[in-house]
Amino acid sequence: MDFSNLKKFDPEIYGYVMAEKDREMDGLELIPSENLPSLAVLEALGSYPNNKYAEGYPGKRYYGGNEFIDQIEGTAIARAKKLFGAEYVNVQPYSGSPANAAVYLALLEFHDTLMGMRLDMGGHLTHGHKVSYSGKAYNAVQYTVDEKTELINYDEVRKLAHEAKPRMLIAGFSAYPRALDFKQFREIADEVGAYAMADIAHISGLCATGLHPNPLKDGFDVVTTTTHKMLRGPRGAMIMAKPEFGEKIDKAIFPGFQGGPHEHAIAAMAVCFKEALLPDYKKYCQQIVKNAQALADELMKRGYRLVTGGTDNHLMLVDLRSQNLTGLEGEKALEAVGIYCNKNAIPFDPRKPWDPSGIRVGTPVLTTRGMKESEMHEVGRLIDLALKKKDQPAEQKRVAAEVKALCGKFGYYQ
Ligand code: DSN
Repeated sequence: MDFSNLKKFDPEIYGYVMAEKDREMDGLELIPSENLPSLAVLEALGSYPNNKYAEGYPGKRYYGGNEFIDQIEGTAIARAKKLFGAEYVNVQPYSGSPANAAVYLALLEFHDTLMGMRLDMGGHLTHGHKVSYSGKAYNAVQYTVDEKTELINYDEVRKLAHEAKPRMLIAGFSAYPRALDFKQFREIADEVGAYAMADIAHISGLCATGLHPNPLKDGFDVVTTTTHKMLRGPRGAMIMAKPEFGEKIDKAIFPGFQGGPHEHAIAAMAVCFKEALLPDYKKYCQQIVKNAQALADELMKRGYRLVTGGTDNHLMLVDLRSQNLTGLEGEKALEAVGIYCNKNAIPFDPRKPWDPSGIRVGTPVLTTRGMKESEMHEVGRLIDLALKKKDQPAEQKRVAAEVKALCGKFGYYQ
């Protein structure tokens, strides 16, 4: 990409932007919700549609001059429909949290009961946590995972749903390493007369490519996803739904909740959907899962306990208690050598969210960079070494050099 104007006018910000690129290239990025979009996506994102106001929808805007913007948004919608087999798509949500808020605004009344997975069990803030609008504007009921297996217990979800009678049942997570049984969620929602909503932000690519059940195919009413995680697109989100909910959702996004759509992000979404429709994208998603399993195996072989004993998807939760480390200590020790993850609660965590017992790691970024199973074993070794040697500066330096050398073999942005 050409940064000559930025470099000339604002060397300070240019310097930070380049330093961030170097950090991304020199480090092992294991945060499972991040990814590296292609330069084609970034070029669309950093371009002229940024300049346009386009409140409304294709063919029906509140501003003139939207001929090409309509084409961009129409193309993004058509590609998203094809990718997920969706009948209705709205690509305007600014990100995942606004997308979820708009769904609630569209389909619920304030103070209606919604039911989602508890954040500290692997759920998401916007699925009813008390500090989020979703737990303040609605009566949130939260399901947990099973204490012993750490898996969703569908009988327990069913029991709670029958007691609480939610108007909406949410399936989705930010830290659950196993497949979701959307059919069971749909059945439970039917039994209690609830809408079935899925938030597939973390596993969107797996759902689109048939590597994980697709909630739209299992009869869900509404499905949200961000576009910057496994889809390798711009920061943004979309809502897919049964066509009968389209008008309500469109109105909830605009004028209900948002103003002008970010058409530069929508242009970049269209590009990432085109990429995801190529046969190579399925291979990429398969490799993400294979890589996660290889990394999980390596960590378990080295004595780490993984929540649920492994992974079916792109992420794993590592319980650091047996290493006598907290999640915060683990995150910091890894950061010090250029390995990036995030501290994360494990189910029934005795510790507090700012310093929980675990870390969350995932493989989308390293897979984008072309790493395969053999590198994952190497990454597992480096994680182990970094944690074990965290109080030995000379050893840490050596691990950091190994991390950088490994990354050097898998360049992405030049
Ligand atoms: N912040 C995202 C994640 O890291 O999973 C979810 O919104």
